Amino acid sequence: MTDKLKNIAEKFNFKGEIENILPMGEGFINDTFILSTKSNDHPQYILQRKNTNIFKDVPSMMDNIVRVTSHLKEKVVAMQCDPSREVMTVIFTKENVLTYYINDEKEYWTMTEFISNSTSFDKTTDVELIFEGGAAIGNFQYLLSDFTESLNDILPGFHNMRFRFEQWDECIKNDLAGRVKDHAEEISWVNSRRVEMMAFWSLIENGEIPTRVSHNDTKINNVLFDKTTQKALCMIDLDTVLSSNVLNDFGDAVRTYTNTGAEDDTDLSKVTMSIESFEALCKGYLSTASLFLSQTEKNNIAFSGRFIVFEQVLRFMMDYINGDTYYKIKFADHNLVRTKAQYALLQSIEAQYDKMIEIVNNNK
Ligand code: ADP
Ligand code: GN1
Ligand code: MG
Repeated sequence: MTDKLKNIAEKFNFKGEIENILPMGEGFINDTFILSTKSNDHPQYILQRKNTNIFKDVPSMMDNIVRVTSHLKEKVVAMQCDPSREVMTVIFTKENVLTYYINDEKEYWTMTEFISNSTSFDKTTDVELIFEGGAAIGNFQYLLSDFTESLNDILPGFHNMRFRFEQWDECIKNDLAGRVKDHAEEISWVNSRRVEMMAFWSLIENGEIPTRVSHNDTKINNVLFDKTTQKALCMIDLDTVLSSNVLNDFGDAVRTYTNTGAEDDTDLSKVTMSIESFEALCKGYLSTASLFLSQTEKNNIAFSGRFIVFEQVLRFMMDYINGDTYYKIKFADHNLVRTKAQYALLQSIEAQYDKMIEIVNNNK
């Protein structure tokens, strides 16, 4: 534990005395640490340095998180469940009572309670865990389906396909890292799906698919599970909570839960969509989301998987073309490797699309 981390942590109003602060998590965006205390009941906390390159307005982001978690807590209390374990809790600063602390280096830091006896999974093929995760996503959206206030738009255009294609066309035109000439094939993967992606996007633009509160980063390690029962507790990593459309969340779960390979697998033969995982995810999601989804939303559940995996192909390739300025990379061509692996997943989803629709129809 460095003095720097200790000094930052001490600005927050947590209980007890610091024992240590250690790095944790696999996220590509923020830097996450776990703070352990010496107190008898050993409460722990999550300390995070927010990535201000991506989250340009941390106060507005934290305002969204506090409003959403307050709403969730009221709901969870009314259901006689445990608000300290089934909703994320933000810790405010001691002085000024703010949701964030800015240090001398202009870094933005936040703190939340570490939910005790919890765990997360970076990957699983266990259909019961997948069902639980799907149900947690649907439940999060269901509990927020009557949240009528508007949230701060802290990531303008995040899942907006019209905006993504504008960014894409710009990045190809600018060719900032001189990489366009060597990647005609990968570039054609994105361009060849423009029409179908924009057709889906038109349902959002014309209001047939409504605007609701969505999480927007539903990879499985953003669901916390009870360590003992393996039942889902709640959604975490609420940085990307937005007023958007809830199908993004199902689509992102398809992307991350059903992939038999890694997001950046170099062995593309390992990358497929497991239809068993898709079925478990779909059943879990609809077990809670059926309570509020409209017919049009239900009819587009299967397509949302194609939409979000495609979007990720575009985003990884765009970052590669731009010279790797958005995602943290571990080696030189990491974003290109990620693009190829996500494209293999997209092809597998496209090949199994009829079966996906049948599964949705049997469960909606
Ligand atoms: P990132 O933005 O880097 O993905 P997360 O907020 O998802 O950061 O945190 C990274 C990991 O830390 C999670 O996958 C989870 O294992 C753990 N974690 C985060 N918040 C909590 C919490 N409140 N309680 C328990 N574990 C947590
Ligand atoms: C980022 O924060 P993290 O690593 O869970 C990204 C997601 C991408 C994901 C790809 C704010 O998520 O949108 O789908 O990486 N978050 C942001 O792994 O851009
Ligand atoms: Mg995360």
